[in-house]
Amino acid sequence: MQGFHGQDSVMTRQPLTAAPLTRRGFLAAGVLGGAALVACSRSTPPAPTGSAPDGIAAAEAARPHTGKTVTARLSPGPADIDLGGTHARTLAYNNTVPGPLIRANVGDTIAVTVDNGLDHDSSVHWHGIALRNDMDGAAPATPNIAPGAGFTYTFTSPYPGTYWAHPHTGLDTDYGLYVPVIIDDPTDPGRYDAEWIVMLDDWTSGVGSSPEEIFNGLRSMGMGNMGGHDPMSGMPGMGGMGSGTPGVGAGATSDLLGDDGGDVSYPYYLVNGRIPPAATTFTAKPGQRIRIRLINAGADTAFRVALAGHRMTVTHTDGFPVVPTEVDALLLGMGERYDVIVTADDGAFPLVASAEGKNAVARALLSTGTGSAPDAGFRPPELTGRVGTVDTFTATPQVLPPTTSDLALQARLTGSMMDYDWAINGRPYDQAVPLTIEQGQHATLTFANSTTMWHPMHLHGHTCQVIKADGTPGPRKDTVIVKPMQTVTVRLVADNPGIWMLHCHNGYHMDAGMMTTLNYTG
Ligand SMILES: [Cu+2]
Repeated sequence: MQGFHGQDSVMTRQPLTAAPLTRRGFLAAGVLGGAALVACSRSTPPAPTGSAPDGIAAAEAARPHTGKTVTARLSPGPADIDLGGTHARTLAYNNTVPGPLIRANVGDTIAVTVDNGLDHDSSVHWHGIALRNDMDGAAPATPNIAPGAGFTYTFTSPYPGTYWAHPHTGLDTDYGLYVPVIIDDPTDPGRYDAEWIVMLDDWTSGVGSSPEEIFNGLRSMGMGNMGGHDPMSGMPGMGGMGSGTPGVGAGATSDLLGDDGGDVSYPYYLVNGRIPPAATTFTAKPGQRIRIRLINAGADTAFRVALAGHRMTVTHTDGFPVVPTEVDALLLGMGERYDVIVTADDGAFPLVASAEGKNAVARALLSTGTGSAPDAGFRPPELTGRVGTVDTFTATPQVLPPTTSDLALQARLTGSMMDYDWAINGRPYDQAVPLTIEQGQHATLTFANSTTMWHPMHLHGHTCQVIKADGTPGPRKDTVIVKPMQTVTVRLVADNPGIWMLHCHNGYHMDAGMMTTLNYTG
């Protein structure tokens, strides 16, 4: 590793980070300090086969345009970030974590100039936005930005919603490089009094092992060079045991995720860039209706989120409206977003994001009056109440797509923890056979998980209609959790030509090769 990554050597593990090694997982606290590094695997994208610039221009012409332009500037580079008394030498946009909010209306031209201050190629991917393919911020559709170079992403969003942006290059997803992106609908009456944007993250950069060390550790551990993992793990066909086996190994498991919470135990879990003892406080008045926009920017952690003393009414999943549904808590995989409305009570209330299956919490505070919040490790009872998952919600009727299908696409999720060879349809990204679709087709896309890990699967450039196991419509999503041995089917309409990434949003699974493309061929 060259440049800044090489400075990631001071490890100041704090007492509160004593999270155990997850069963077959990896502790992000420098335990591999003496381990030999194996070569990084950097995937080579397959050759473009159907980028169709005319089609991209036509799709852009069909999007709404207000004539207004919103500009922003992002400067990815080395940064010294205060996580709340603990400083991390890391990578960030504009020296802040999260980076600056980007906000525009539907149809506005969004022009974001990126000056790459990193020592390696970067990009900015506009997660969830059904934008023009050549501004997606993922190669090969958009070229990466070389060190010292600049690029201006110029696009419009056809839909309002809660989105976010991050690089689509290597392991940069596990640094501080992320910003919230909010697209407003000016005709939306907005029945709320205050808005709270909440970004969740798992954190190691600058305080524990670097993401590169973690990845190399997972690869070498997978090859049997490190003890502590269950030799039966990752065996295809073993998923039947996946209903959580507390007490096995040193780590916790998650019933909601089907077994292991993730591959990595992090030193810290953050809400809006802060550790629990130094949590940020959102101030409102009692009785106000607060719209909370929850975004999971983590690399290997699902969060179960609850606001102490409150129920949450879920209104949107991945930007799209759902039939309003009350829950006590919500499960978010990496890349997922949920919007909720709460009616604020009087007092001080922790918003707690429990790292699912990892025995640790992140948090922020809601303050509407007097009173003090409980200690930093407090877990509100709401966390074990009614927990909303993808199966809980249904898109509102006006966003349901057509129910016919003339194409069946299959993405089998393959690989094992033992070999750390995560792939789609048995092929890592550098050997991927793209899925293909034609403009105008209505497709079903089936994710069939044949592994013993859960995977948050993300498709660029489209939103999908989840079909529940009983055949009824679920929510609209661009990122959906697929549990071990589970099959999840979604519908999509081919209305946005280009070459679109389809991948697991676990940063380590993705870098190992769990990624392919959906290519428009006509
Ligand atoms: Cu995965």
